[in-house]
Amino acid sequence: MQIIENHFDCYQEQPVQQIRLINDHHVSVSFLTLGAVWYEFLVPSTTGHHNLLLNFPHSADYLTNPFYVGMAIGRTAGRLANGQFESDGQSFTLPTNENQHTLHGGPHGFNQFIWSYTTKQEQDSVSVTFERLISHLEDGYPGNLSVKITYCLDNNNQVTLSFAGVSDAQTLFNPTSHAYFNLSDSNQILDQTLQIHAQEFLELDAQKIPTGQFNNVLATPFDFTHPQQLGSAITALKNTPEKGIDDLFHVKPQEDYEIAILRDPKTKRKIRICSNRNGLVVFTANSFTNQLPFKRGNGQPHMGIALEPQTLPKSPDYQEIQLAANISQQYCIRYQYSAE
Ligand code: FUC
Repeated sequence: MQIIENHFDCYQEQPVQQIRLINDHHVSVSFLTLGAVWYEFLVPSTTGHHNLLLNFPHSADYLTNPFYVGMAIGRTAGRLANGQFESDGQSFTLPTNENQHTLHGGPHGFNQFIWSYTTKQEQDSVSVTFERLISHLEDGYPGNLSVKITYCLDNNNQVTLSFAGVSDAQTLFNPTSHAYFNLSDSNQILDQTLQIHAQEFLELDAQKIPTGQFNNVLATPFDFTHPQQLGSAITALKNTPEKGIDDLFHVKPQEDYEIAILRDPKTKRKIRICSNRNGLVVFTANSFTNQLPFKRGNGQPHMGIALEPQTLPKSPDYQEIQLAANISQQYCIRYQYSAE
């Protein structure tokens, strides 16, 4: 197993580093210090290597569009209505970045920072940990929050993400990863199948804020209880404003924490996703445009799929995603690759 560190480029005159982790099966993953971006998930292919993730050639490309490609998301994933929440009896109003709402941590979220990092080599795994102390109200949220994001690659071709946070005041903490997968050699995900261990999805209002109502997936395009081709769900949604999936599923993790499986029948590449949280946001890149300069070609709708495990905020005061003062919390997400 190996760890390689490189200068990637500069963003606003600050150096951005790339850290690569390689296992004994020629699988490698790499990350950028900007936004703690998950940059590559390279697996052996007939032509050398295939990147299972969408990525851009330059750091600057990551912050000139609203898609959070590969970035770490926090303090809170998803949308906080009107940027408002209550914590410890006090009301807070966060800076907003989508209409009047706060999306994916807001304009000073985890994706905006250049993180410091350390690496670790163990017998059967290699990892990088990105760290940062976010001071009280620096990003609008209460509490000095110490965050560690660890990406670990092992010899079972598993990439385990762990998000650890501890704050000196009660705050919100619901981090995730915004990696976009495309397992196939084509530039769309339509032929890939998705299975999600979810019987329900959340009703959303016109601005994609959860109304608090859970709907059954049965007899809807959101029924992924058995593997469903993404193209068939997207076609069924073609007359909706979103023209694809951008939804929150209420998942029931299996005994081994599996919540979803993405598979490409043609190449037989498969990603198994495990998480101990109760939510999965699925976004099928419905609004990607050809202005997005991805390394695998210009952007287009349905070029990738973001699978973002997180905790569902179903109450208006966001009780579910509170982090108590001085008690550390750690969330793990695991993406396991295999090809039959
Ligand atoms: C997902 C979606 C959002 C947004 C973002 C880039 O998390 O829920 O609608 O477009 O990705």
